[in-house]
Amino acid sequence: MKTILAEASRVPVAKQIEDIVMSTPLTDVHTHLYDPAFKDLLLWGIDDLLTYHYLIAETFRYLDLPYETFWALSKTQQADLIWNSLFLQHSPISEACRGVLTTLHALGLDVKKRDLPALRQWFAGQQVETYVTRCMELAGVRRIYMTNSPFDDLERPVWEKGFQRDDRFAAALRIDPLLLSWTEAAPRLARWGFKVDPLVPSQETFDEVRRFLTEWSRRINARYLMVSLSPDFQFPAQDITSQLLEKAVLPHCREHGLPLALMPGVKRAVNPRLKLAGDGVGLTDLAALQNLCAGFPDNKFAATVLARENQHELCVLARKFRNLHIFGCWWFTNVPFLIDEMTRMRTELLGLSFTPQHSDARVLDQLIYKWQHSRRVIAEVLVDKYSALSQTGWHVTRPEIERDVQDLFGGAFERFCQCPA
Ligand code: RAT
Ligand code: ZN
Repeated sequence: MKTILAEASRVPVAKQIEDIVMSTPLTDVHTHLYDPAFKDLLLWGIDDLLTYHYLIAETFRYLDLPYETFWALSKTQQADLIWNSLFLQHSPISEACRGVLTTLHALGLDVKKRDLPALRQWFAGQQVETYVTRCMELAGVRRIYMTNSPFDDLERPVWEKGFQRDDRFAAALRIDPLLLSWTEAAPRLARWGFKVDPLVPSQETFDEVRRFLTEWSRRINARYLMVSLSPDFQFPAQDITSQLLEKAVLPHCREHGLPLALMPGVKRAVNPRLKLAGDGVGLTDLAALQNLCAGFPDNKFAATVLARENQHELCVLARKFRNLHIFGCWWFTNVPFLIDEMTRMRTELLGLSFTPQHSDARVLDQLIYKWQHSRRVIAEVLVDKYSALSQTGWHVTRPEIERDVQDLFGGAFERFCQCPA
């Protein structure tokens, strides 16, 4: 806050900019949260906050416990261990640790007591229905995009059975298993009644994959499709991923006007003993993304990349291709230092035609800290940018700032999803 106030002296409207950025209701374009109808799949509360996989990775830096021993513990015991090692034995200054405290503080809880049982007691008194609203209000989030996978055995039956949708939760169709593990995905598609040949995919196979995508896009009312990709993703290539993309996924997206969100740069399971916390990062050859944008001008692509070293090239690509919308500071880049760098670079190269952040929240309450932290950094960047404008004699009005911030906080993304390519 201090930095922002110091900046405030730079332009008369700095305080106004800060207020607008801190309070504009936003759309969170990528999370791992669920409509409350999914019951236990929607994670929330102190033990889920503490056992977030970002914190598990950090805890193992201090523990000499065998991995198996940790995984054999109950969630509460794991949370105790994490609290003890990351909050009590060391000061919780990492971004993910600070986030837990920001969240608790915003909820009105006294963090300085360091009293985990008392915190648990408070959470035990919450009802999920009202708590969802409370967290969304505190975070200023009005719409949450979920990550929805028909390949998830816990999630799929809920969709198949049907339920009353909460219209604050929008769906995104996640297709990693289809594109990245075809040999396992194909037999599943076959069991679900789609005539696919796992070994020699013919035109019929691709048509059936399209039928599968259509069925699920309709069932969940998907606003976009999404896949994460390894750093060595190539396109075009002589592999099944490339063929599925070209012959099934991209035609499906064109037919239904849906963007395909690509997330390159993740090296899955570099340390499998860490489970979900064991993924790493690598530099991607973004020629693949360039080839997609250039080769399929009637398709819309959204992208976020994991490697810091890829961020500049991604911005340049977005300058070349209007069918590319870049979003978010993903995962290991979701730290203030890199959000600041990336947001400055993006505004300088793209103006306001991008979406600076998504939360990637896996636990409902994380919305509060992820957005509070990011909003502060984005506010600082905008104060600097409007300040530089005012030195030319161009002064922005309040409605202009509000318009710009609404665009950054989901407006531009939603327009991109709706517009023709
Ligand atoms: O940020 C995360 O929580 C990661 O585990 C991933 O889920 C990543 O965001 C993804 O969507 O693959
Ligand atoms: Zn994610």
